[in-house]
Amino acid sequence: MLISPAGRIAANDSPGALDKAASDIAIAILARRPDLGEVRVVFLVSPGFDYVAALLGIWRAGGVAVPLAVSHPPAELDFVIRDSGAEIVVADPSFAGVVRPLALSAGARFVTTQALMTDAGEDAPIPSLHLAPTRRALMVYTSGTTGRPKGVVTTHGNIVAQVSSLVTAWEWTAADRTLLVLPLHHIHGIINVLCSALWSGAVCEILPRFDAEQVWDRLASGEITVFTAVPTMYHRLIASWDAAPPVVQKARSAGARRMRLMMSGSAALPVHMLERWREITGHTLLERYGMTEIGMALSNPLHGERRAGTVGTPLPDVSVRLVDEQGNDVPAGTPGEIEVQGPGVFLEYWNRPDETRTAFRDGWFRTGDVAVVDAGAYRLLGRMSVDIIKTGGYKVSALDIEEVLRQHPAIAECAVVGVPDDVWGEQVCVAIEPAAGVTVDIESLQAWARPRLAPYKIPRMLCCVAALPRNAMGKVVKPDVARLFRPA
Ligand code: MLC
Ligand code: AMP
Repeated sequence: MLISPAGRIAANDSPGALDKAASDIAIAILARRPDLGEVRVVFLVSPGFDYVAALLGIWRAGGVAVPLAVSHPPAELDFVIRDSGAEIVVADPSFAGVVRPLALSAGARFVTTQALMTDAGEDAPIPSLHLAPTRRALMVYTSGTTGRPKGVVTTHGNIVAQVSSLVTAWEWTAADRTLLVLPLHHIHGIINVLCSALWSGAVCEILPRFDAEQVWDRLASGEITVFTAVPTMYHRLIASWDAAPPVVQKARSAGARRMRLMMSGSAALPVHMLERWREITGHTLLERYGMTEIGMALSNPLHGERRAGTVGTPLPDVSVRLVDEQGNDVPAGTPGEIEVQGPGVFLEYWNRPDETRTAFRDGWFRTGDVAVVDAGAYRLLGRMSVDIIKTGGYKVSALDIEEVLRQHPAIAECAVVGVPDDVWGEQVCVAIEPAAGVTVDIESLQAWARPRLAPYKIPRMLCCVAALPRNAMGKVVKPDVARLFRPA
């Protein structure tokens, strides 16, 4: 990315430390080549200083950075390493045992962050590549309506556009200090927090994983200025505040009140949560809407009224329209699919030209989300596909999960659905037609799924049926499947 790492990572605050570590990694990863020339460098590094050094180092060396999820089991990691055609795989030493064999069996070079940071050598030239904005920079895996996850490729130019838009709209400056608690294999954490902080010269404090007590400790300090999270995290923060003694509650609220901006996104923020958060902290959460393929598109205002249940208006340099099934603009007040255009919109799905083509209509990216404009602000109404589930802010594909579950010997057929849930937004649930003469229960299914699926894709409820609800064409009717999980 055409990024000056002006920002700092709080764990290693000394000026120039990040710059030096990123250069060392770039030098070592290049291994005397002049430019990695967009080879995919997959990396599995815990959120923290080393993650950021790896990301910037890969960019400086001219590679495409492909982050892996620290929570994923080997089968999911293996899928990304192979699908991306990784040439180099980088991991924390603590993950080497799991990742090295996967990398080697996929024919990639494996190296630890520790080795990269010590191998640079004093005499090696510091890379000074000119990275054209059209060059591929990042590939984030996302679930879609077609089976296994897809690599969303964004260029350096796309990332600069996404970040600049947010820095302008939310007025990031070098005086900011943010607390990063989101996973770093998705754009909420990578773009909205990490890159926005680095770009604006702010300080980014990183927690290795979300922990409500630790988050409150930092918010209570009064040192943090900007914070963003998914609704499930706000649910946990509210529960933690409610459970704290009054003196602690007071300190937490006072620290939070000193902040300048608190945001929510990646999933719908329930109005009662927004209201409760306002009572506790005095902040009306700024809710915004985005997607891996486009960065952020819509946002409530930094200054001015933030309306509960809406996601505001288009961000700087983002064009948004609502269209009907034929792609015609819908009249005011009529629901339509959100389509987006702008310099932040991704380049392609990796190695999937057909899916890239069908994702666009007349140069507009089709989000699959439905909204209506309500008194000037966009209000999200849902998704066009029943097979996309949002759980804890993670997007998962029902089809992807079904494909894996069908390999279970006791499952003859299955249908995965998202069931509304106060904490998670939606819960992943599965209805099963068991194979003849066998039974399956949720605990054993979860144990079987754990090494095969990311934790947030594992079904939380199971319903065994003699026959799945189907229509006259024999197609499973997902809304009827979802009804199986509603309390009677
Ligand atoms: C975990 N658990 C779940 C679950 N995930 N239960 C139901 N549904 C889920 N999705 C269970 C675990 O099995 C465990 O149960 C218990 O919850 C606690 O697990 P945990 O390990 O503590 O959960 P945790 O890892 O803390 O996960 C919660 C979370 C996480 C909120 C921190 O979901 C998260 O990081 N979400 C953010 C995702 C994100 O960044 N999305 C952005 C995508 S980009 P037990 O029984 O074992 O105790 C995007 C674009 C945009 O969307 O607009 O931003
Ligand atoms: P992802 O593909 O993981 O980037 O998730 C993007 C999807 O998250 C969008 O297509 C929306 O469905 C959903 N999303 C993002 N922000 C919001 C929001 N504020 N409210 C409701 N859904 C959201």
